Amino acid sequence: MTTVIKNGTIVTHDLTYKADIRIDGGKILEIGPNLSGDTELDATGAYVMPGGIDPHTHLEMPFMGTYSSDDFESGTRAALSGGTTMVIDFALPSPGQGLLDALKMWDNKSGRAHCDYSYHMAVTWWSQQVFDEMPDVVARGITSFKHFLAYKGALMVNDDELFASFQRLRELGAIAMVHAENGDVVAELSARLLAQGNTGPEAHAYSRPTQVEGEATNRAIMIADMAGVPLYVVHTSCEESHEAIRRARQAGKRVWGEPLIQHLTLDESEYFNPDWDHAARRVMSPPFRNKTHQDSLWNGLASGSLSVVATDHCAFSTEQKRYGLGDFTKIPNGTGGLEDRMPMLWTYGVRTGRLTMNEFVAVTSTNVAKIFGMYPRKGAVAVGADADLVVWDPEKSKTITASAQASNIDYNVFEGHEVTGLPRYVLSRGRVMVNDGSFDGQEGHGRFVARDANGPVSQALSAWKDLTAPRPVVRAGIPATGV
Ligand code: DUC
Ligand code: ZN
Ligand code: ZN
Ligand code: ZN
Repeated sequence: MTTVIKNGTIVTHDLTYKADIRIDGGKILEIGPNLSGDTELDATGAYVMPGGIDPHTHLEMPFMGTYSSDDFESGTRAALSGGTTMVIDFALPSPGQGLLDALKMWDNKSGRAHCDYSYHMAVTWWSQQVFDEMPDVVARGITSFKHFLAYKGALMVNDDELFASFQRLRELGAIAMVHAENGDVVAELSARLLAQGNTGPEAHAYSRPTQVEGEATNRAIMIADMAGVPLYVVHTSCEESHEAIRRARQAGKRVWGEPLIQHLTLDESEYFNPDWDHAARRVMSPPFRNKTHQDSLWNGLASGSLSVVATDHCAFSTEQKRYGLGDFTKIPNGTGGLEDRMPMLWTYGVRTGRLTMNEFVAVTSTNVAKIFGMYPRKGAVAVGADADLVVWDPEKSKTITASAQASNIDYNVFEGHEVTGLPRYVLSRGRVMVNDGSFDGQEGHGRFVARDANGPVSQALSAWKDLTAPRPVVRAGIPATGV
């Protein structure tokens, strides 16, 4: 049974052209004019693009005393509904738990996925066991490891642990990732704010100024440079962090930055809404910033200093958010966005002229596939690639509302935003999951995607020297204490 997508305009990260696409066995078989097949999907007036890849989700994750509310079923349903055909979720060992043990937990959850998925491994503590298990994780095709410089006393790793882990990743040809906020400063500011009676959601923003992100980003880049490992900075939200990434890239370092669709389109005024629930629902780390920082992020995407737009989808219901009534540090951190990332970025990026269509494809899909070692199987419209495709109707509009969303939670941080640009068809390895705008998925259709280590863009820095190698002893024989 072949499927043909007819009469559309193909848009990739570098080309825009008219052609049909013939699919069989889950892969793209042929691209050309006037193709026919058993099933034909009409793409007249639409763009045919690689399905979105969201490299940053937290599905059914134990966090801050609860579990994030979207699991692999609702999360991937949300993803597909918005044109995203793959997610990379974070397997998160609790401190003390082995990496392989955490992977088992994630394998037990991900069987329900409608679309393909992979994992990043989180390094939430450091030990001989973690060191020893890392090669087995890489052998399973999990080639990226995330470190938290925030969440002191919980997930945070210190600089000695960070350096040790980064060195290990370089040996294994894997990519380092960081959540870059200075957890010590955040903890100190939070304690002071609470002592001063500042307990509401706005104090969450006060406790995490842009400098804590800028400092941690600079530190992580320098430590990655010393360890010789490529570095991916998740949820880059401000100019300070962007500036550090920009400078590192100019110096030839393999560093990537990932703004979220939330930080691009929502700002810090949300925390000053008099409605506690409204503000708490938007508490995430890093917090939303002001317009100057938003402009910096948009400019970075256009100029190429920032590489990816993700969501950090980590959904908590209003009831869960209320765990933090009276103490903002107990509001579960996280916002949703899986269903809305592509339409919001099209509306506020492509339609405003800030991004070209090709740049849209690059930052929502192709760059992710390249950075994380799965290109061109994913992120490409090419013969032999997986048929993860979206037929995008640039004129179709809707108003975002929680009552119509796939996500399990009872609100949406983009509520009321009108978006233009929505999927007409979405295919996961050739199976039509969104049909003429309606979800028609299949729980369990999703497959784990093993990723390459040492991909074409994941080499260690060219100027790298092993700082732990023996060094020349210049004044041999002179006692070190002599004056
Ligand atoms: N930030 C969030 O807001 N939620 C999940 C984890 C994170 O780093
Ligand atoms: Zn067939
Ligand atoms: Zn994070
Ligand atoms: Zn995250």
